[in-house]
Amino acid sequence: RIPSFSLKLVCLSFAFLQTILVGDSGVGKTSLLVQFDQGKFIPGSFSATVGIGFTNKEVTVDNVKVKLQIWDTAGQERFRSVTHAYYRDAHALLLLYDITNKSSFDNIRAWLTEIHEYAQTDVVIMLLGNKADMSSERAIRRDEGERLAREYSVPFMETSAKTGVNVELAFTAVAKELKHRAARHPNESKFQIHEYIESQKEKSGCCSYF
Ligand SMILES: Nc1nc2c(ncn2[C@@H]2O[C@H](COP(=O)(O)OP(=O)(O)OP(=O)(O)O)[C@@H](O)[C@H]2O)c(=O)[nH]1
Ligand SMILES: *[C@@H]1O[C@H](CO)[C@@H](O)[C@H](O)[C@H]1NC(C)=O
Ligand SMILES: *[C@@H]1O[C@H](CO)[C@@H](O)[C@H](O)[C@H]1NC(C)=O
Ligand SMILES: [Mg+2]
Repeated sequence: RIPSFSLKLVCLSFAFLQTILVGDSGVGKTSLLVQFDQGKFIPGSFSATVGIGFTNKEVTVDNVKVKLQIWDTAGQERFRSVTHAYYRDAHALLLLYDITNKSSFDNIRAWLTEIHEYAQTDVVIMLLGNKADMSSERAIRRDEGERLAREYSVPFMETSAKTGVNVELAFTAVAKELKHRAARHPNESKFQIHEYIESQKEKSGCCSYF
């Protein structure tokens, strides 16, 4: 008899894990995905995403290949109803704000309300404070992000789509959490995503506090 956990593992290596990027327009969702997928940052004028698109990316966690299908949504209000339709199938959700833009941070609570309304209850949520490279224009301290994340019991890190800081980690941590959930032996201890992130993440250096 094949134990059910290894069956789940087999399924995992064929199926795509749906990951969705959400947050206000301009926070850097498309840039984060381009950095993760292609390892580059394209500076210049901002062109807002229209509708929704996806990128497939394979990551290896603990010697298992995990296929992520990453959906890049449009942050603009007028596309909100399009995005809602994709929440239901999401296994993981990366919620971004821009550390230089207070309103994008203030809107995180509204995003979380929407997520709880439309997404599955067991969706993996990660809060990301993006543009960590722009320390001179920082409007939200790191500890403010940490506090909000703690309030909602979601993992948090600051990222930079420009320098690449923590970009890979954000996606691999999600992949690892999903893989552990699928493969977990009933008696095995739970994967501690918070501890994993804390041990892996790069602090963005001297300038992260005022
Ligand atoms: N310095 C810096 N600029 C960034 C970073 N991420 C994104 N940007 C810039 O911020 C602007 C918006 O980035 P996008 O990735 O297009 O934002 P978005 O969240 O996809 O916006 P919508 O598609 O409208 O929802 C662009 O000009 C990017 O170059 C970052 O980490 N650091
Ligand atoms: C800050 O983000 C909001 C959306 O949350 C956007 O409307 C506004 O233009 C942004 N401000 C700056 C200075 O980028
Ligand atoms: C899990 O642990 C319980 C008791 O600790 C044991 O009875 C059971 O056989 C274990 N199950 C597996 C699949 O190892
Ligand atoms: Mg975009």
